[in-house]
Amino acid sequence: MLATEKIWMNGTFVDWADAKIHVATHGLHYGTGVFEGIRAYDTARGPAVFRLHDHMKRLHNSAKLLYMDIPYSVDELVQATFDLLVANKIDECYIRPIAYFGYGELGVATRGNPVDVALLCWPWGQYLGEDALAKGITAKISSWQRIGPNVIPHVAKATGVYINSMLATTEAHRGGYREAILLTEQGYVADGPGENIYIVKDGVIYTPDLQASILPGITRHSITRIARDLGYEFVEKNLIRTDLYLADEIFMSGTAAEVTPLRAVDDIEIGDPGPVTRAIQAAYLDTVKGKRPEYDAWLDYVPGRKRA
Ligand code: PPE
Repeated sequence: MLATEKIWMNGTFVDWADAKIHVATHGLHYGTGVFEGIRAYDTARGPAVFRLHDHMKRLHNSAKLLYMDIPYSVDELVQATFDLLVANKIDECYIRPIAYFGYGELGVATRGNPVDVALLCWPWGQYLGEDALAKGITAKISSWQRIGPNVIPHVAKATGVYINSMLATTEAHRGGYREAILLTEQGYVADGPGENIYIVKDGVIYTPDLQASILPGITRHSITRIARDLGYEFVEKNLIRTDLYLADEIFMSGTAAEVTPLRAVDDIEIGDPGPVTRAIQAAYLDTVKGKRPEYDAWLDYVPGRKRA
């Protein structure tokens, strides 16, 4: 990971190398944290954070599902993010807010632990490898099930949830695949370890319904609108693994992954990125880079850095 200069911790900036926590931190022992992944892009009108308010709102919702009170409002976190980018003199980066039960008491109960909040940012290129966006990647259906709604609230972007993602990712890598696809306990397609998933069949785009144990992706929400505005029929419904095998095209989306095509699932070849995937990918990348005025409301320009 590429270090930047400053990290925001509980309201103050500390040097990257000094952003340390105590080993008795509750979140380290029990995975009791919530986080976000956000990207800032340099646009013709200055650096802009894509849907910053929406990400900070989701952070607050995730905290609520962990019975956690974040001591900073959405607006305060938005401002702190802008301050972070200015302090690091960076225009294009990945941003990682995290809130966790800190150092105080050990034991599963969270009483007696402060809620600590940190924001860091660093340059992060293509999440799934250098040629991922252009050429597509391979994926393996995981033998690990996606956690269900009554196991851990999967709607929360909680740190502990990502053991599920880590297992699926590691299994896929050990099998020679770039990414995993998780199914629900009922056998429906859920999402990737860090991405939502879509198939294209006969020109129609399908994606798992929100009930399929998926994280309600902010990129997914953006793509829903972009795809419909481009004139595609876009359907949210339960999908099964054979829908993947028989798809004309498959792609994944996420803040980190952006829009990444899939070229194979298990031992089934899907092929080179197809026309629908390409159209969605191009429109999404144009949108985050401020080239689509109709979606300008999604861009939170860094105050003081906005050009006319
Ligand atoms: N599903 C999961 C499980 C997930 O982690 C992400 C984001 C998404 C879907 C897409 O959500 P959104 O970013 O709001 O469109 N994964 C984040 C973390 C990746 C990581 O390795 O860390 C991300 O993309 O930032």
